[in-house]
Amino acid sequence: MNLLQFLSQSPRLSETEKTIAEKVLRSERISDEEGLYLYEKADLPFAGMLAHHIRLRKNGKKTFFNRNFHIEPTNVCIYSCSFCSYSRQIKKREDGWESTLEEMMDVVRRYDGQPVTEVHIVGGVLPQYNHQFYQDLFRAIKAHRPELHIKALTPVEYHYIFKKAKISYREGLQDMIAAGLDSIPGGGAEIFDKELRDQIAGGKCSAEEWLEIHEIAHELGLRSNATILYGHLETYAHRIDHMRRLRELQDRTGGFQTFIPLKFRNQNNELSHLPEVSVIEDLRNYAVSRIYLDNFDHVKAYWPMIGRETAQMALSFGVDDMDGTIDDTTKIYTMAGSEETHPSLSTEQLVDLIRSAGMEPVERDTLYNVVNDFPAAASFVQ
Ligand code: V47
Ligand code: SF4
Repeated sequence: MNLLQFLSQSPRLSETEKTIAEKVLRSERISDEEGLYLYEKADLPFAGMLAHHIRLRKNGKKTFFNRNFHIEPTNVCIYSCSFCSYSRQIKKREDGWESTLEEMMDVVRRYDGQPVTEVHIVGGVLPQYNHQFYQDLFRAIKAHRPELHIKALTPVEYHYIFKKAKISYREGLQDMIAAGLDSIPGGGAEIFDKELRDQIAGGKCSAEEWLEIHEIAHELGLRSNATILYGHLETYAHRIDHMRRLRELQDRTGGFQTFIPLKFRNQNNELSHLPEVSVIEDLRNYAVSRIYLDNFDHVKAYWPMIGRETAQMALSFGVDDMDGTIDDTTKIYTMAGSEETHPSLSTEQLVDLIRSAGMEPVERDTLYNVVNDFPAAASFVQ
């Protein structure tokens, strides 16, 4: 009998806890009410143990990372989400940046000869970054470095761009794929509840539109990620509602790769009066996500946002992915108050971080093909 089996029969557990433990042991799905119970009433070690069991069953001790860099075309944005520390409104555009295609290609060229496998492109929404602009950018990147995986733009941008171009989501995405788009990152999901979404991210694509764009992308053969922004004004019921909609879409398409909980950071934004949630809350949230989203293969701790130490701890609370080396190319979390002021880790540092948490580092590409699995005694070239 392993510890979890023992636990599932312990008289110390409530009936609900026993039911949840038994379901996890049998690889069954938990209900919304059980998810809510884990958030509201379960002890953290109990939730953590169940999440770790699922993580080990799905991925063993493997902990994935990739070698990537970011391009953030602009931080000027027509929207003004109240949690966003990064964007500047059009009337204050002189305080922000608006990169040209050539400037973005300079960033791509900086990585010539380096073994990066992915460029992650995301930024503010502005009229000049339109349907044609992004096709031209993707084509230019592929012409320069055909094997570089382009993970780019969220439904927030796509909804705006395709509406302006008066084309359907499907046509628009087909054009982007033809130009070189390889996958879609998880951003822009924020929180799906309509009332709260209107309050903190008013005007940008709705939850339904976000989900529809991912569904079409999956039908067209693209893989994508999903995020949740947590730790602001939402309740636990809002988090469960958000994950239920993702779980339902995943049942239909199977196109999501990774779930990425993003902790609200409170510096320099309109919600700065809100305190940030504790590390305990972060770990609980990772654990409940891992248990609830039974049809997602991976849960990612995005270390530039959460800090490398919490990310390390999260590896025992359901997380099996740490994103990438990033190389100080994203400003989103630096501007929002993350302790990672210049997020950059060498491959060696990431490998050490993962090993010292007792896990096994695996370098992956964006689609989770193994690039290097760093066997225990092997040396590696950075
Ligand atoms: O959608 C913005 C979030 C997201 C704040 O798919 C904030 O691999 C916390 O989605 N506090 C963009 N979060 C980043 C993103 C992402 C990151 C890493 C990997 C992947 C992936 C996707 O950043 C936005 C928003 O939810 N965000 N401001 C803030 N103050
Ligand atoms: Fe613009 Fe995205 Fe910031 Fe919202 S979160 S203001 S859409 S850059």
